[in-house]
Amino acid sequence: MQPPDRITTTMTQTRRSEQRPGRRAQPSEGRVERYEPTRIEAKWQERWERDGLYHVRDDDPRPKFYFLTMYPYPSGDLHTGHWYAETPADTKARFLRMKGHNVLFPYGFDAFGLPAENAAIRNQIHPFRWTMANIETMRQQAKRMGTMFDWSREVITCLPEYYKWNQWFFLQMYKRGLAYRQKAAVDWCPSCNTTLAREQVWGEDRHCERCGTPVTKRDLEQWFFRITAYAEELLSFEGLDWPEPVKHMQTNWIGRSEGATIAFGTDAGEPIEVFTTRPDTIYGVTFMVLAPEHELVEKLTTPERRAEVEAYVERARRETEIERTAVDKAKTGVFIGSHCTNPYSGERVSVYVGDYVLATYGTGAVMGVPAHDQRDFEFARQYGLPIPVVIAAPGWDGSELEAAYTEPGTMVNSGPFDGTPSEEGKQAVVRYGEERGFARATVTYRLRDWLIGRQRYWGTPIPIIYCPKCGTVPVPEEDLPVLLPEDAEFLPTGESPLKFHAGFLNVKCPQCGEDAQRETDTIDTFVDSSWYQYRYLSPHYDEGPFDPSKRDWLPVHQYTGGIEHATMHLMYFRFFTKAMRDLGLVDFDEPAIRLFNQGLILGPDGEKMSKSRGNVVNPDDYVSTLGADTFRCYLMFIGPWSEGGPYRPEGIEGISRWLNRVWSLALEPPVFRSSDEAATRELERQRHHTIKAVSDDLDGFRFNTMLARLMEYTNYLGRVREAGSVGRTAWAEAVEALLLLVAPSAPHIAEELWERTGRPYSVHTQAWPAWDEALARAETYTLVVQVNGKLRDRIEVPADISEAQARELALASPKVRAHTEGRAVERVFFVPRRLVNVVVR
Ligand code: ANZ
Ligand code: ZN
Repeated sequence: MQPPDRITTTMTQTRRSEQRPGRRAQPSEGRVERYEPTRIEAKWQERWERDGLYHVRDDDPRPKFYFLTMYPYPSGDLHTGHWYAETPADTKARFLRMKGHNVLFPYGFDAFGLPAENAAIRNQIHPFRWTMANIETMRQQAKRMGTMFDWSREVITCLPEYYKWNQWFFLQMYKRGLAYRQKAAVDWCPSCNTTLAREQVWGEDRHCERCGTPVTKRDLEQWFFRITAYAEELLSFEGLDWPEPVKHMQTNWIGRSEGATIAFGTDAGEPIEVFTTRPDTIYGVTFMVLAPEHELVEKLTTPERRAEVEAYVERARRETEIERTAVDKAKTGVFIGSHCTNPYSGERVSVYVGDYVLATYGTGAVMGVPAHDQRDFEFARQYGLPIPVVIAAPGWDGSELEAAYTEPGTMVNSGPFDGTPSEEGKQAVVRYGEERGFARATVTYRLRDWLIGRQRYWGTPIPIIYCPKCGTVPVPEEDLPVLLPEDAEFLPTGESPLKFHAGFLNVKCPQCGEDAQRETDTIDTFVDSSWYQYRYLSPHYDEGPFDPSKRDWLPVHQYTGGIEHATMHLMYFRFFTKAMRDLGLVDFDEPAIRLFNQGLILGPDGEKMSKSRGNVVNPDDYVSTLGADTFRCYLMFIGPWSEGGPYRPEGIEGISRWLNRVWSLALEPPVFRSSDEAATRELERQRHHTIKAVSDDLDGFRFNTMLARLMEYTNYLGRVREAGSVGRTAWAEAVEALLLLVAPSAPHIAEELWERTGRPYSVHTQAWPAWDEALARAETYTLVVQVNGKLRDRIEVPADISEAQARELALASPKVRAHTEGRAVERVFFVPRRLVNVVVR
């Protein structure tokens, strides 16, 4: 890529050379207006809006392409992060449109959520007013980006016309057993006064995603969506062109484990069930550990052990999951006084309660096999329990272990299974237990059901009524939406304002007509974003979540957004489409075929932009000086879109100079002298070559190299203009191609120049320029390589190879190296288009 100063140099040279007799002394002044981005940008934005240039028609005959970019939360300010996510996506969407697709590129606002409610408590402003005012601001800001969003399809999730369908989905899920209510120990943020989903608890220290406060636990009746019903299906990414890291994170998040559930008999009658991935180690069990929350702890604790056990359980419950399972933490436990029986060996082992066993995984009980599990090994050491080896490592001499042996081996001291290879033994042991009724093969997932209830006001009310007679009664579909009352009081009580709103709370039971009460929990906002792509098709449709006659837009062809959504949003998004398929609403399995994750734009100091750090780059400052086109291109030029990176204020000037140069090239043609055939042919070749390269880069989301190529092309055109030895038509075609290629990235300047060069409105409805493969191919020649004047190699090189590249290639040639090895290279001569001569001593 060209450093910006080179661009200026060539530009000055061009100007100077144009000062010749027959032309005005200063051709660029007076004859051509200066490039004034702010003026032309406002003008075109207005015109496009007036014309409905980006209004998408469902009946447009061109092939449909649904391009979805993640919608923002209406915080009130569209910042550089939004620009970074949205303007490259817009560039790609515009490119697809010019390539002949009917592209749907919608935008909207993820408008429910905590910040609005916190603002309401702080500033006594209603969340609705706060949110809608923010949306108004951000919509105006978004329009200044020059994107081709179809605003007629805007979706705002806090409007009843939207959230009605959240409620409708809830009812459908409820009917099918996919929504259920259960008492659960939930993560609770004492500062936000709300339950948190697992994904909203962050970091080793388990703090609240939103406010950073350490999270505690509470037992509450909670509504869940049964996402685990789709655990297995969610593990398959067949037919999806999604980034590997996302697939990997989702796979880990689902966390599939194959193993067995084995029942150990107890004196209390009720057996203890364990989940194990190592049934082959069953004869090595020397103790049993229950999670502190396990319901059998209470029943199996003997009176003389009770005080100690209760104290231990109390302590454990105050610890976080991370603390409890930390690898370096001492594995502690307390004997509860009871024993259980290994159904395979008949051995009786002691039952402990121990905090390294989690209540929420498997069955909440672990069979302790100290010889083959490191945690169990440490536990046994601590409490002086035996550590019998039951899986022999190859060549094991019968000696005691220094650490758990966790690799495969041969089963020993294992009754009827002695001599069986352990991998085979896994199945053999399960089969044996299945035949006798105390074991079964089991698949376990780490994935938990999705806790969707929030004890907050600013969300979708859950459409459920509790009747003293009829119990839990779903709101009849014809009574939807259950509206959020507008006159709720926002007090920092920790309870939802809905709980204190008599008008909302008290209803008649839809079944028996008696006095009943509404559910006051609202729905997690991740539900809103799980299906918003369907709503864009028909945002005001009132007979269903979307108009089925618009189905042929689906599924989304291209989705773009940040990788931070890999496990929450993107998993729920997939779950919803699968559930919708099972409801008969769609006939495909996945919401979006292709996904691209852009990186994060950082402040100039390389840190995440934040007000407190003072490293926030405000887009509006640039838009009102250098223009949106410059800011768009600069963001794309920073580096690969997938990687993000720090904002470098120096770089933006170079982009601005480049666009100025595009301006001048389009409006100031060369002084055509005698046209040289070779030069004209080369101009055509460069044009085709650039069209192809830019198209390839746009296909692959390589916006930075795409712009570097456009800059090279611009520089080249500058040199051609200076020489003035090409034909008029070739020049006109070259400039036309430049404008078309620039249009997706810098839509305003392209439109302006398109008009000023007398072409019909609009550049954005033009077809993407075609290229000729043969012409696009770079010309090559055979470079002769000599060492001390003797021919040593011939290398095929591109015609425009630089001296530095030619030297490098020559010196790297094995044939040349055979003659330069161990000798000092004194000089390297380069004769363009012919040879390199390496002089050695
Ligand atoms: C006996 C055993 C022997 C185990 C052995 C491992 C090795 P993954 O692979 O992550 O699914 N486990 C089961 N439930 C648990 C719980 N609630 N809390 C803590 N640990 C639990 O892990 C499965 C293994 O983790 C299970 O297999 C069990 O220990 C333990 F040589 O059973 B294993
Ligand atoms: Zn009733």
